[in-house]
This record gives sequence, structure tokens and C-alpha cells, in this order.
Amino acid sequence: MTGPCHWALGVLLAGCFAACDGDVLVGEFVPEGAAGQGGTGAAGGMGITTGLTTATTTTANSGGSAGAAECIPRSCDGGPPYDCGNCLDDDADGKIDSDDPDCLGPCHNTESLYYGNIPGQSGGNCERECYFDSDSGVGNDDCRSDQRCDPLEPEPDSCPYDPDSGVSCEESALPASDKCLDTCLPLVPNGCDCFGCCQIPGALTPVWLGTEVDGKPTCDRDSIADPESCRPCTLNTTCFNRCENCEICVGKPQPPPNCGSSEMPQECPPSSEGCGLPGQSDCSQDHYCITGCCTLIIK
Ligand SMILES: [Ca+2]
Ligand SMILES: [Ca+2]
Ligand SMILES: [Ca+2]
Ligand SMILES: [Ca+2]
Repeated sequence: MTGPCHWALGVLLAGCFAACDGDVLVGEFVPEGAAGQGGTGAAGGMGITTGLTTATTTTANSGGSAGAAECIPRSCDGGPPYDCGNCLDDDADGKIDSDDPDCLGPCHNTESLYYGNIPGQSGGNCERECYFDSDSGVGNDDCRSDQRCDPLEPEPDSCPYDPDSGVSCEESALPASDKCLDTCLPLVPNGCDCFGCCQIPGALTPVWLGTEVDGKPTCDRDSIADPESCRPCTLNTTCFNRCENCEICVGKPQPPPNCGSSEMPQECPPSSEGCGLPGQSDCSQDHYCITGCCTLIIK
């Protein structure tokens, strides 16, 4: 597409649509070259405090391979984009946002760790709520758990196992509520429970993505088998997205051979499109590619 249509103008001027090559809808990727200065979103992303690593100035515009699509930022629950939605390669590994295997969703603020790194996620107490949402407190999703009730001690220093500490471990052990399942589970990547405890290939036990040692997050893809860096945890099987054989999962970027079709080898929920593998399209803007499936993030 070589016409003068700007993406930004295209949104504003209905007349432009007719001149553009096909429909250009807000929230869809447009081919490189069509956007021109429409990288307003990317520019917006630059203003955001980055996560644990220093963002490079590489953008989807300049850093992509030939034929790369224009990146459109993804929001976490309506807020400004975090590192995994800002269209920048924040850890300079050549992969941006959902294409980076370290990114587990739009509410993930580092491209180099499994630790989520968003405000409120490690709020100084031992309570846990939905790990994959915007972390505005336990009230918004009604997902409740407490690290002190887990005998595997995901946080041995700050929250050692102590079922008599005054927290109600009976309550913590109740099945997840319908509200928790409705609000949190759709955002949970394959292999994880709602609280950030995940079964990952290569790890002997389920591991706590938010593991910190001496106040520093430590769990990443390289340390999955190290129980000090990625602490063991007990899965909450009442709010759990199991990693099925033909699914893409945390730590499993490809389904095994003989799954699905050549266009879509991975398994996704009904009506969800596959994403992230060669030849597959990007998700629309209100969706995020979570473990190989376009997942609705804005309702
Ligand atoms: Ca990014
Ligand atoms: Ca990256
Ligand atoms: Ca990365
Ligand atoms: Ca699953």
C-alpha cells in the first residue's frame, strides 16, 4: 500500500477508508508503510516508565523484519500500556510485546522476567489475587489466596508457611468464586493458576512467577529449574488453566507435531484465533496473544 493514507488520518476521515487498501479498523494492524506518522501510539509508549530493563529505541517500525506489521499498543485494563503492550523491544532481544516469550499478557511490565512488575502486585502483604489482571486489589476480581497457607512456601522469608497466623486458610482453600473465574481465568496463560503459580516444562514442581530473593525478582525462563529463583508453589486447581497437549503454554512455545492444521497447529478455545506462530495474523487491538490464542482483554 503506497497511498498517502495515514493510519491516524484514516481513523478520523471516513473518506480515507475508501481510498485505502481494504478495511482499516481501529485495533487492527496495518501494513508497514501505511502508518506513516501514525505511530502516535508508539510515541505514547515511550513516555511510560519502563519496567526492569532499559527500553531500546527500537520500535516495531524500524526494527521489524521485512513485511512486519505496524504495532498498536495494548492496554492493561484501560490504563497506559505496560512493557508487554508498548510496542517497544524493552529488553532488546529482538522480540516485541506478545512476540516476546517472556510476556504473559498486557498487564505484564517486563519483557525479561516472568515476574509481572506492575504496581500492587507485590504489595507487602501475603495475600494474593488475580496475578494476570491490573492488580487493583482483591475486591475487583474476588480471587483470594494467601501465601502463608501454602506449605511449599513460595515466599519463605516474608510469608513463611503459617496456617495459624490469623489468616483463614480454610477460606483460602475454598473453590474460587464465580466472579474470580469470570474475571481472572480468561487472562490466565495456559499452564498457570489464577495466582501466578504455573506448571512449566523443565520445572520439578509448579513455580511461583513472582518469586523474589532479597527483594529482587528472580524467576525467568532460564531459571525455571532452580527452586531458589522460581520457588515451588501449590496450584489452585479450582482456578487453573491447564496446559493441554496441543496448546502453547508458558515455557512451551510450540505444540507437538501432529496437532491441529498447518495454519493453526495450536489448540485454542472455541472462537479464539491462533496467534504468534509463523504465518498467523496479529490479534485485533482489543485482544492480546496469550500463549498462542487471541484473548479478549477489553470488554
Ligand atoms: Ca514492549
Ligand atoms: Ca523483547
Ligand atoms: Ca524477552
Ligand atoms: Ca488450557
